[in-house]
Amino acid sequence: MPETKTVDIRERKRRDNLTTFVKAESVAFGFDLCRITGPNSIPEAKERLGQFIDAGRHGSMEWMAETRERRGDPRVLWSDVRSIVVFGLNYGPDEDPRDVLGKKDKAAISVYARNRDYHDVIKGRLKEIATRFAARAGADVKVFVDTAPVMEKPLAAAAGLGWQGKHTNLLSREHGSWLFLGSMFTTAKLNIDRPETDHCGSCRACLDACPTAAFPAPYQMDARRCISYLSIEHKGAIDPEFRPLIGNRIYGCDDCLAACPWNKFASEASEMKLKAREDLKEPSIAFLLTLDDPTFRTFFSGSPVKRIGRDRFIRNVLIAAGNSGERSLIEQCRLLAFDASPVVRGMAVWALSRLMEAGEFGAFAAQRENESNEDVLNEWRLAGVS
Ligand code: B12
Repeated sequence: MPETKTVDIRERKRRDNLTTFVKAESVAFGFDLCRITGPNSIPEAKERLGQFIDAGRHGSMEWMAETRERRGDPRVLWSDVRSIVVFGLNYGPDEDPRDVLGKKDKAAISVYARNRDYHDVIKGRLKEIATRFAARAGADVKVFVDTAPVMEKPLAAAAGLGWQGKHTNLLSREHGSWLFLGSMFTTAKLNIDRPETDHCGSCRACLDACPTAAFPAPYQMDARRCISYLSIEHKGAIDPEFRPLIGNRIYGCDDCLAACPWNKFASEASEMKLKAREDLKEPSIAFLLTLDDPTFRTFFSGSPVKRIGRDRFIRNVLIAAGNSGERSLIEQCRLLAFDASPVVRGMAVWALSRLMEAGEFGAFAAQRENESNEDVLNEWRLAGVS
């Protein structure tokens, strides 16, 4: 047999072995999906990312614009990458997360944030897999979850984990819309999988479910209107247009995901799935309003919610309070109108303007202390007090 052919066969065997190895590792570490794509597999993503950023749809997420070159093309991020292994972890909830939306005294925390931070969980597992893989393959590896300039959804679609739905997230026939994604880039050559085709058809359930009309067109999102962006990424006051629409969603939003008919067919997730903390399934607004900085940090220790800090969090809870119609929350909102944080004071004014009778609010306004913060003064003006 000619020498080149022997080398080819050896190389092919090695590739098969490494591919089998990484997929077996993914199962051992509790991932529900693991498939592989190449670094050239998302040629259209760069341009679409550019359109999204040029239209300003990333809002204040400046890091998206700053990293656009690397984000849009895996080869710019790491020129030596030859294969990309994409992992999916099912985090489907045991109950319908929309049930809490109808409970006025309760707050809704999106499913992904009801337990430990998934970044830590997935990154920990990926690092273990990567270390073992690197030792076996003699190759370099890098692992990414969410925060790196990597377009995880198009890469997952190219690898065939599922397809990007009209809500722009990756969904699959086996797991519906509840999947976390993570990836391992490597210099090793692995066997590439086929992409999955789009199975959204004429369905527009996710588009119609969005409370804030954040989808300018199917498969496109304007993050500036998304409740997930407004409640997590956006700092400062939230535009009054969105406050009533936010309802009691205080951290993220699941409405587009929960509306997806493919969830019905979702198979059982791995036993290593994250289970929701009981006290984060439907916490009471009254309790959350009592959190100061230390109690907020303790209560949300290890949770992604901690990332936004107490003041932004209480801003969100005050919006839920203002939407609740619960007069029993007035006293707590009144105390928060004197909080050290301007964003909290401002949103307390808004909540009180909705919860109090007109005369009551007028009397409260007459007693207010000198306010010098322009944003808070603006809230008073919006509430009709100059
Ligand atoms: C920025 C970001 C956000 C932003 C913007 C969301 C967005 N859709 O871009 C905000 C804060 C709003 C957000 C919200 C959420 N996020 Co987020 N987010 C990201 C992040 C960091 C980058 C996403 C990105 O690159 N956006 C830029 C746009 C341009 O890219 P794109 O969405 O892929 O856009 C594509 C389509 O628009 C499509 N397209 C455009 N035009 C057309 C036309 C046609 C015809 C077609 C077919 C396609 C098409 O092409 C584009 C390029 O692929 C990723 C992690 C990562 N590093 O990838 C997590 C990520 C997307 N988020 C995730 C999650 C879980 C969420 C939330 C569910 C959290 C929550 N419950 O609140 C919501 C879901 C909201 C939603 N429907 O998107 C998961 C999604 C997992 C999955 N199965 O897809 C990710 C992958 C994190 C992770 N590692 O698991 N997120």
